Amino acid sequence: MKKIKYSMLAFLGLVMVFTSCNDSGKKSSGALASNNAEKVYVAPGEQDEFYAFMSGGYSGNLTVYGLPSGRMFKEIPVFSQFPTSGYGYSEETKPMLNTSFGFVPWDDSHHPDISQTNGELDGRWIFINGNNTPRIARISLTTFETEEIIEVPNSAGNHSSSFITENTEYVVAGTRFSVPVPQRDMPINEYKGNFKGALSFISVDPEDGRMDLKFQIMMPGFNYDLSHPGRGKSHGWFFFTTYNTEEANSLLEVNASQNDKDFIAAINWKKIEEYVNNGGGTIMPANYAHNVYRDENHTATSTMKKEVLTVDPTKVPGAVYFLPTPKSPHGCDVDPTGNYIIGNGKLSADLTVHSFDKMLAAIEGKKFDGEAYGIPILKFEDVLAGTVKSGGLGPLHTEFDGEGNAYTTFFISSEVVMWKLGTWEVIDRKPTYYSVGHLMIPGGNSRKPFGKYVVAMNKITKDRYLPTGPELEHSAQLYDISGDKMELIYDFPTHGEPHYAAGIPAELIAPKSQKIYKLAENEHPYAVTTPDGAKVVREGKEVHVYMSMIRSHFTPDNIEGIKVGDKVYFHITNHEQDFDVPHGFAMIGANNSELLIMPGQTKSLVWEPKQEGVWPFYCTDFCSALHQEMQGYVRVSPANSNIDLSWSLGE
Ligand code: K7E
Ligand code: CUA
Repeated sequence: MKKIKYSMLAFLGLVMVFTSCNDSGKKSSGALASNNAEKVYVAPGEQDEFYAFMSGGYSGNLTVYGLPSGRMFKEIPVFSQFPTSGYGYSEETKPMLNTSFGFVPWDDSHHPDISQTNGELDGRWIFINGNNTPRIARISLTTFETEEIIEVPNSAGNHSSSFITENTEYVVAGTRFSVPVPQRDMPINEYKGNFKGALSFISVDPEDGRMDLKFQIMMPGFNYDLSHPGRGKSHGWFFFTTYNTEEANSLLEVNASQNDKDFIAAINWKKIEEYVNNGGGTIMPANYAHNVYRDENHTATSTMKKEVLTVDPTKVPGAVYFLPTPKSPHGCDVDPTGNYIIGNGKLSADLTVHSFDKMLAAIEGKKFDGEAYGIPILKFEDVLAGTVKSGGLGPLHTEFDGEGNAYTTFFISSEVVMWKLGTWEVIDRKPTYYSVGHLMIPGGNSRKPFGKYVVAMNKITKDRYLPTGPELEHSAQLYDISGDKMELIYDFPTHGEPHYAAGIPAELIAPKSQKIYKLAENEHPYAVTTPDGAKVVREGKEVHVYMSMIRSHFTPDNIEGIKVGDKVYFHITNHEQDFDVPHGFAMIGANNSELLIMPGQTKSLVWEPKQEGVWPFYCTDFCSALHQEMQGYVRVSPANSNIDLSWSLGE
């Protein structure tokens, strides 16, 4: 009887499924839906075709996803403290977050960009900007760790950043807010004509990637919103969108929307580089942090730099021009050929495309339409390649597929519009859910896009996922662009607020991904490379514990002779030499976080015991069947105690 009931129910259920399918003709049903599912399905044990590195926005970090699956693999801490690994809490990594404002454990990261060689992604490093306390970070794509952070002086709202020239000669950082340079006490309403907008060119060492602030161009006090390098024929130039060319200092939503056209600033950086290499420019006092992490000793150092070379663009004839662009443009994108520069006026319905060839001809013919603070303004009609009349609203950002098509996001009308370079005709448009910001095509910002997918990064999620209280994670959407038309095939949540992202074929990164650090090469001054080296050393009120860890114990695991008021440094070396066997370390009452220590690595945690007692520590990462046995005790005695320092394991 029971059996019959169940099979009846199952039959009814099937009927209902089919009926609802037939009824809702608007849903992609049957064959189409399963076809889409196949396109994003990465079977257990198989791997994704692309990496996608998504900026964290206000998380300050960078997240790593696989495409097409949308699976998140890792969050890489960059500008924010990260208890999951101890980044910014460990003694070794605290210096990474040092700035001229002191320790700043957070930022707002917007635009990741992967290093390039000959205009193609080379997969060596990824750079990202700190928008709030102006900084640029370089992350290794071998270790997936932040290796370097350089602060950008004279900048504020480091937004038109961090974009890479086509041989990674420079990572470029432009200021969104113009400010007094040097900073000084002055009335805000004297902004106009007095504030400056610094565009910084940070050189990147071709061998080790080390960054150095080579020069800053002191531009008029506009807002420099976004930028992209020239490529191919326009290599040597850099383009920045500006808004607030009105130089308003209050109620910008009205006052910075007065001018019918703002500008794209075209910077011939090769010319400026030549000028500074010949002794041009002015050295100005400055104060900014340069933080470098070395794998060899697993330690970061922070150095304060005291000078910066500034360039007055009017002193370098032929180096800087303004291209009029309607109206408060946001995105500034250059197509793979390097000829087309797209400025998306976020208050205009049309996209403006400038031509690099026409720009050169207009400069050659000296056809100027006046100047702004000594910088020649070219005539709009002379540099215009075409206009995309899309009918969308609020165009923001554009990427390219390498097949002659461009894809532009429209924030207000929530859509991605596909159009043809050269003819400017709209080929396709697809809705996004909802309010899309940037979009990303793997390599879509290089000479060689890989095409295949568009990822739209949406600001508003609303009804796409199960609700999680007032806040939902932002949503990414994956479109298949391998056919003639875009096809939405997948939604996945993203972490923080991904503004921009960078995608790259997995085969360019995965084979060289680091598996362990070699213990024998560990140069950390507090490393213990054999368990016999473990010891505890008192230096006045400072105690240094040289500790090692391996499945499933710490050496030592009993420590006595610690006193209230001591500052105890645990320096812990992971003796594992196997892939994916980190151990953790957590100390009760520590005012920082745990540490997650990779095989062969040393990390240090400071603990200031405030109460007498016997206090445990343990491993936080379930590392073996005897993980729960991986623990120890510290005996803390009164400040005036004369108990000798001692340590042991298994005694
Ligand atoms: Cu448009 Cu910061 Cu690139 Cu956000 S920015 S969307
Ligand atoms: Cu080591 Cu758990």
